[in-house]
Amino acid sequence: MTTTTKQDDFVLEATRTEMRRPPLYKVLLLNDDFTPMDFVVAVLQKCFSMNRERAIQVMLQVHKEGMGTCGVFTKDVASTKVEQVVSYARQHQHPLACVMEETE
Ligand code: TYC
Repeated sequence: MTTTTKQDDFVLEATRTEMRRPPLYKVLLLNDDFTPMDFVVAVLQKCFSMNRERAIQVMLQVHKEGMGTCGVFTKDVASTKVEQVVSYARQHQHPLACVMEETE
């Protein structure tokens, strides 16, 4: 909000800057019947810096429930992760799907 007051030749400005948190996005992996489990584990370790134990947990959650969260990021970072996952999967001819969704 900016208030401008004219006093003679001076312009006085009182400025209050409101800081807003950037919206955050979940990166989600979707299950399919063709991508090998080992490949999904490798993707989670490579793209989301998970240790093998955590990567196996997330992969199994996606396998059983159809979908799972890999992490929560700002928009640019989330979008880059989605691109990396999809591009890596296609290079290996796997149909693995990865999407982002804004958090509430
Ligand atoms: N359902 C796959 C299988 O049985 C494994 C899998 C897990 C695929 C997670 C995708 O996001 C995924 N080989």
